[in-house]
Amino acid sequence: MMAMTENKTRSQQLIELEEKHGAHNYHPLPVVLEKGEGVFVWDVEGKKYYDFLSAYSAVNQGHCHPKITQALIEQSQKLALTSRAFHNNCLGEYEKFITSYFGYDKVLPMNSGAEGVETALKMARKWGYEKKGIPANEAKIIVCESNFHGRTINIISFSADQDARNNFGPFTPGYISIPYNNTTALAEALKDKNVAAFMVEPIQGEAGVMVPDEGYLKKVAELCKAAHVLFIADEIQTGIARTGRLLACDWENVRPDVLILGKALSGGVYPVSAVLADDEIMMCIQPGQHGSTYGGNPIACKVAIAALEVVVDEKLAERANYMGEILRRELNNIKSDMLTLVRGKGLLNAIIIKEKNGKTAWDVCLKLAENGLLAKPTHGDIIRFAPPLVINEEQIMECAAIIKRTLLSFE
Ligand code: IF1
Repeated sequence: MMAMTENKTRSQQLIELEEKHGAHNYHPLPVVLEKGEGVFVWDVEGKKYYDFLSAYSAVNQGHCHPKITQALIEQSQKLALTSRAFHNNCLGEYEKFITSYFGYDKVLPMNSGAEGVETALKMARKWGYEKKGIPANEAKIIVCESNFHGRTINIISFSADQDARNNFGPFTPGYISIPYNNTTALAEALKDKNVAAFMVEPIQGEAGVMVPDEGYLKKVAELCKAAHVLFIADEIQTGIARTGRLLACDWENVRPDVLILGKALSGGVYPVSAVLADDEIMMCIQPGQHGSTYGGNPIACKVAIAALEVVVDEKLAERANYMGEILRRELNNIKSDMLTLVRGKGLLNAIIIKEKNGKTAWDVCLKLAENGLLAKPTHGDIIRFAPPLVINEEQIMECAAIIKRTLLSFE
């Protein structure tokens, strides 16, 4: 049903409200969504789309998964927030559940991904001083170029993305950037005895789904261990079954010293992040030294348990692996000179678009939306394809056909 005033669609009316009353810190596709269920979303005009972004891998379990929303509803009607000034009856059980689920001694619960990253960085520095014996305020942390770990001033201090850091200075010191997927550069940087940690995305999402060479993560773990440096894996985007294993690190059977989770940890219904580590690292943080109002709140605990149970119950890692193989096979069979590269792992994929007759990745995404599939370009020429992991074979084939038809329409 189209509500028309001054010949404007409902979508146009709502976009104008955002334009007028909201900060302009995003440039979304001109689509106004109203409903989500599984792999599908609907806009306010009732048009149905496949969601091929999954809120940047926060909706791995599918939109509004009934088990997860039920956990949210039930807990929100009992006890929503206590702060950590008091205990609550959900936190201990959640902590036991998630630490045995991922195999770590302890968890520090937070809310956004950036808060999880900040928590891990603070923990690594504190461990560096108190366990490794790094001189006060001399701790260094190694990161990779073209990383994305969030948008706080500390995190953008080690970003190479000009948009993310321009005019937000002065920046935090203590970070060393090295090339991604390069263990020679890592070995060189690890010679600095004041290095406390190396933080890396097992697959770089924002950089355009950069999948490192086979063996990279294993070598990273070996080098960090030999140098008595913490290996921190930011699995906020690659974790929770997205790449075809529970964690992307599982592909190489490496166990990071510090594991950071977010996004799909809540199935997209509530901000939940977590940092997992063993006691020697985790116990460096003592009462009053770190926390947040909502960290470990009862709703987050119940929602995260439900979201993690769905991953196992519905075999989402296996599905992501199988469906991702089909998707990449179908994409590689598309004969379009705009499509120059397909890459990814599980259902975290991306294509590189070569401009043709002035048409760019943005134009392709607009056309995909017209054809019923939502995706968004990053860094100009890359389109990320990351549907919810509950997608089935018939749907993935239909989406591949939509992508093919769309690309060929530019011939
Ligand atoms: C935006 C990017 C993706 C992340 C990794 C930490 C965070 C993210 C590996 C911080 C968040 C989001 C942020 C969102 C868009 C999206 C994104 F394009 F920004 F880079 F996914 F690639 N580590 N990624 O991917 O988690 O604080 O956002 O919960 O800022 O536009 P957050």
